[in-house]
This record gives sequence, structure tokens and C-alpha cells, in this order.
Amino acid sequence: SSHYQKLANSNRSTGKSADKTTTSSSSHQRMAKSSHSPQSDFGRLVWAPDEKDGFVLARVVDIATNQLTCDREDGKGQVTASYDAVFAADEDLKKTVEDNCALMYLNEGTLLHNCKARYRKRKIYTYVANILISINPYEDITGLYSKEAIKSYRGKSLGQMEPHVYAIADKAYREMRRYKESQSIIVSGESGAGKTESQKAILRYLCENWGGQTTTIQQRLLETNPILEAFGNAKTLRNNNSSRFGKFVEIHMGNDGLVAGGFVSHYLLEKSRLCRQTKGERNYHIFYQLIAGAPDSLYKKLMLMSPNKFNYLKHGTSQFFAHPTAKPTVASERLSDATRKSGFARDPIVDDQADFQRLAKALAGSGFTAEQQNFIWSTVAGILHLGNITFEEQVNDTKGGCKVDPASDLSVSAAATLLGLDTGNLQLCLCTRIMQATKGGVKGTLIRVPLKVGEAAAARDALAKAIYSRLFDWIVAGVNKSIPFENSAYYIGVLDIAGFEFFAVNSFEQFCINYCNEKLQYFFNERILKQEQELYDKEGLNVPKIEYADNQDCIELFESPNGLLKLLDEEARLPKPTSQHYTTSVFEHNKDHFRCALLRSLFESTEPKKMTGSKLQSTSVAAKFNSQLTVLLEKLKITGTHFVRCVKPNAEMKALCFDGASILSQLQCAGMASVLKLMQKGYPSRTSFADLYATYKKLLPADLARLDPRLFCKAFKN
Ligand code: AD9
Ligand code: MG
Repeated sequence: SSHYQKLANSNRSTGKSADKTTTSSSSHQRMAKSSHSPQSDFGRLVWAPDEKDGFVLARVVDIATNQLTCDREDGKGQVTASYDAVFAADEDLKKTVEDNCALMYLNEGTLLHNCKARYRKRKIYTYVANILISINPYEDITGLYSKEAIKSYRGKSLGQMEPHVYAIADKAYREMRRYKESQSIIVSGESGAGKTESQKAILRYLCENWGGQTTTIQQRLLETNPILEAFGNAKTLRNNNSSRFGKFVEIHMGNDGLVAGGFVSHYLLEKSRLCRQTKGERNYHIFYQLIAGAPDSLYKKLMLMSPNKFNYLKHGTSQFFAHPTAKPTVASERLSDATRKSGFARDPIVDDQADFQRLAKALAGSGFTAEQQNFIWSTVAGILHLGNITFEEQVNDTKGGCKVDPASDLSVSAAATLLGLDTGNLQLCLCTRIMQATKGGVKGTLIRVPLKVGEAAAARDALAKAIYSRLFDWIVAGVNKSIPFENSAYYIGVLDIAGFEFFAVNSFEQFCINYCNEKLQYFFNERILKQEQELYDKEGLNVPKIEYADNQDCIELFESPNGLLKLLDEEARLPKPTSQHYTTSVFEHNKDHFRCALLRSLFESTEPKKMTGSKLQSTSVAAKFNSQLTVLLEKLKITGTHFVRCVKPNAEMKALCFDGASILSQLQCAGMASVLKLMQKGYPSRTSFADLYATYKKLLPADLARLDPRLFCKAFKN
């Protein structure tokens, strides 16, 4: 049977809402059919489309061939819309349900209304069958994530308790035990919707309930968050703590069902942010944390300054963050200096100075030695100084070459010292590139070609990005080393990747993020919508076909033999060096000059290299990302899956403010409207013969109980 059936089984095998939904599902269907016969539509209460709120309550006053006209209930005139844009509303508007499937009418209108009515009551979670919708409250809801709450969801079926991300975690856990199969929880949603917070809640839930005696592993698992967030999260216009990389965190469990370790896979760290940020955004938290939190001796050793003195920090906002309750601390002779220049923003969750202390503690707790920590600080500071190196044209140079601007000599020496490079070498490498001429298949000598001012600046930025992204890889590897999982039998993986992005200017990074999201939506469609319908066919159930927004075409556009990814790779292989190929070779030639063994080790590539002709080619970013994605999807395919759809309630990040139109569009994009259609016409609640049999056999006469489960159920029904 399909995974989905398994999910449905465990969802509905116990719990009161189960029977309710089963019995009412046929009446859903009847109502739905009658709602499309014109006679019954007249005067009917409906949800009519509204630009601002998504839907508005209205009554049907005119029925034409293709459209309906309705009077708005708020007295603000009429709405005319096509049949399929208007949905039947429930007369009882006060009623809210934990699972949308328990409503009389299953449609986008009632879903949005139910979510809104619940959200007003600070109930941020709602189910659609066993998919959890989570709407970011942007405030702490008392008791929602308390230790008591964590205990109270343990072992409970979906539907027994209020909807909660803990209930999904518990479902995953129970199914892992029951089916002896690893599970994944796919958390999706746009930036700021609450994916990372959900992931952390799931991790805490599993560790608190099944951490067992292994407090170190538990502790280390929980400490991965402050570490990864320091290096991989940043303030953006959409989220003050936005993850700029994707991750799949596996919590491994032993045969005893207790936490045995973990593993973090990470995807595609955004690199462009390192050198330049949009106005109002910041670079990665670590830079501000280090400047705000480094003890004085370290601050001096790293030659730090306030953020607005560093090119890599000053283009966005160079503000520090502090918790609203934080008092200005003593360590802050220099902090107050920086504060004067750059201002101090209050944020409930980001606190640069305190986060630095937390980070240092987490690093130590995760087995990073003092030497390794110093290496991290020096590298981070080295990158900042590298960014301050500027170039000027060589006078009288016929080749148009450049040299380091003497005004940035101090930055060159600071960068070289902190990164363990030779100052002269660094200057030379930044201002030139190495070329090897080939004539008639014979390699010529290596020659140094001078770079123009712009090219040298690009080489500098490329170097900074390469160092940072490799530092990030190395840190994730270190974190993984500290949470090994030798005794693992299964795992529960939680996927938290960047959601769809669309900016005024979109780069390769958006291309990859959106491609990844398409793949995941495709996976959702396959697992929830397609397989469910296949099951109906197989069981001979006469359920009409549900159309859903299939994105297969879009995936093919990327992946087919002449797809975007293939073309991109070919482009990069053209004889004329493109910026990408060019930067790769820049790193190749720099790497031998790292005197610092640790930094050099970051560049000792583990990626496969292939020789084509005379050229050494490293795997392209697109190809690497694509293969990572394939591995991820293979993993998801063999696990039981659970979905959490996070929703961002408003663009202003304001507490409990429900922007209907935007929420509706998020629910639609997440495929929820199609799921509702499926639930409306299909059979959302079901249980296996074996389960029913097991539940009732004790209560029945022996001759009935002797029957095999299928026959037993038949007899039971009669
Ligand atoms: V991004 O794609 O990484 O930019 P996320 O991960 O979806 O995004 P995140 O979890 O970081 O969003 O949530 C954004 C902010 O919303 C958090 O920093 C919290 O301030 C706030 N938030 C999110 N979920 C909750 C919650 N359940 N309770 C309270 C929340 N606040
Ligand atoms: Mg996030």
C-alpha cells in the first residue's frame, strides 16, 4: 500500500475526529454536487473572491451561464466571478475545526476562513487530513512549546490533541517504530513562514522525549542550531533570522527507539551575500557576533573595527541586534563606540553579543578545540580585511594591469596574517592570473597575465566567497563528527530549505532555490495527489479524477537532455573562459600559497575532478547541486513522509495580523487547494482491515473473531 495510506491509517485508526470525518464524507459530496445546480445556488451564502482578504462572504443574487453575481455581506457592493472562483460557505461561521476535513464544505474559502478564525484565537496549527498548516504567530504563545506540552503529545494519535507540530513529530516517531522505516518531515513555506522554528521544535520534541541517557548526543544535536545559524543565517528584509542555506537534519534512533545520533546535510549556501547585501539586509550573523562579542584581546588580535568600516558589511545595514530585554553590557566600550555609529536594533530573537557567547559555548560543546575556534575567528576576520583591499591602475602599464591601492596596504597585511598567507603573494595573486598557452596540443609555459581593476576586485570577492563557503562546509563536517550515529537503526529527517524567491534582480542562487522547490512540490504531488488517486483506481473506487497543478513540464525544462541545467554546463565549458571557470582556476592557483594548514585543508577538494582534453574541470555548481538534490529525493522516496506547510501571515512581520490574500496564495501554491478537492471527492479517512480487526476482536463472539480480517470486516459491516 502507498505511504499515504499508511499515514492515513495511523492518523485515523484512533481518535474521535476519525468517525466524524468518515460519516460526513458522503454528505460533503452531495452538497458539493448540489451546490453547482443553479436552483440551489440562489441566495446561497458563499465565499466570493476578494483582492485584499482572499475571500469575502456574499450571497448569490444572479446566476448566468458562466458566472455568478453576489452581494457582499459587508454591504460593500457586488462581486461577479466565474463558478469555479466562488465556493460554498458554511452557515455557521463561528464554528472552527482542528481538521479542515471535518467541515461540511471542503474548499479554499472554508479553509481560509477556518485558519483565520483559529489564528485569531492564537491557534496557529490546523490540519488538512494529516498535513499540518502552521501560520507564524510572530509572538511567543504561552505554553505552546513548554516541557508539559512536549510530554502531553507523546504517543498520541493525530486528532487526539490540538493540532501541533509535536503531533506530527510523534506521528513520524510512531510510524518509524511501527513500520521499522525511516521517516521524513518536509517543512516548506516562504521566507519567514516559520520553517526553521518548526524544525527546531521537532528536534527538541524528539530529543526531550526519547533522548534517553545520552545527554551528550542530545545536547550536541540541539547545539547544531546556534552554530549553523551563526554562519548560515542573516537578516533579510523578509526575516531577521533568515536561513541562507537548506538543510536536512537526521535524528538517528537505535533499535531501542532512543536517540542515537544525528547527521546534517546542507545545500547551497548563498554566497553573493558575503560581498554585498541589499539595503536593509545584513551579511551572515557571525560577522556582527564576532565584532560585538569578541573579548578585548581577541578583538585587538583580529584587528576588528565597527561594521561600517568593512566593505563587506557596510552596504546593507551595519546595525547590531540586541534582545529587547538585554541591558547594555560592560564589555562594550567598543560596542558603544560601534553603537554610536551604526545604531542598535532590538529583535526578540537575534542578539549579536549574547549569540557570540552562545556560539563559542556550542562550538566547544561540539568538540571544536581552542585552536580550531581561533582558526574560525581568524578566517572570519581575515575575510573582512580581504574585502577592504582595493585596487588602482598601474601607471605606465601598457597591459592595463592593476596594483593594490597603497591606502589598503594595512588590509592586505591584516588579511594575509589572519588567513596565513604571504603578503606579497596575496598581492600578486589578486592582481594577476596564471595562464598556460597550448599550441598544437603541446602545453606551453605558464605565464602571469595582469588583471584590470575590476577583474582583480572580482577575484578578491571570489576568493572571499570560496573561503567562506568552505569554512561553512568544514564547520558542518565538524558538527557531524560530534554527533556520530553508529547505533542507528532508523532516522527521522527534517527538511528545511529556502522557499520560493522572486526578487527584482534574480541570480543563479534563486534559480537553484526555485528549482529545488519545484522538485519538492513535484514530490508532494506524486506522494499525496497522484498515489492517492492511483490507489482509488486500484481499489476500484469510483472517484472522479482530480486535476492539480502538475509541474512536470517545469521540471523537464530544467532536467531534460537539452534542459536549462545541461545548457548552463555547456556554456561554462566554452573555450573562452567564463567568469565561473575563471574563478575556479583562481582558487586552484591560490590554494598552494596557504601557509595555514587548516585553511589549506579547506581547499583540499573532495569533489571528483574529471579530465577533458587538456583541461582539468571541477564539477559545476549546477551539476553538484543537481546531484545533491537527486540524493535527497532518493532519500525522501524511501522514507515515510509527513508534511508541514508553513505560512507567513503578513509582510510586516507583525504579530497575529492575517493578510488573507497572501495566505490564500501560499496555501494554493503549497497544493492545499488540490488536496482539499481530493478530500472532498475521495476518501480521506480509512483504516486497514487488520487494524479494525485487532480493535474489535476482543469484544466479539469467538466464531466471528475466527474469520480472517477482510471477511470479519465484511461481516461487521453487515
Ligand atoms: V527563511 O526561508 O529561513 O528566511 P523560515 O525559516 O521559514 O524563513 P523562521 O523559522 O526563521 O522562518 O521564522 C521567522 C521568525 O518568525 C522567527 O525568527 C520568529 O521570530 C518567528 N516565528 C516563527 N515561528 C514561530 C512560532 N512558532 N512562534 C513564535 C515564531 N514565533
Ligand atoms: Mg529558515
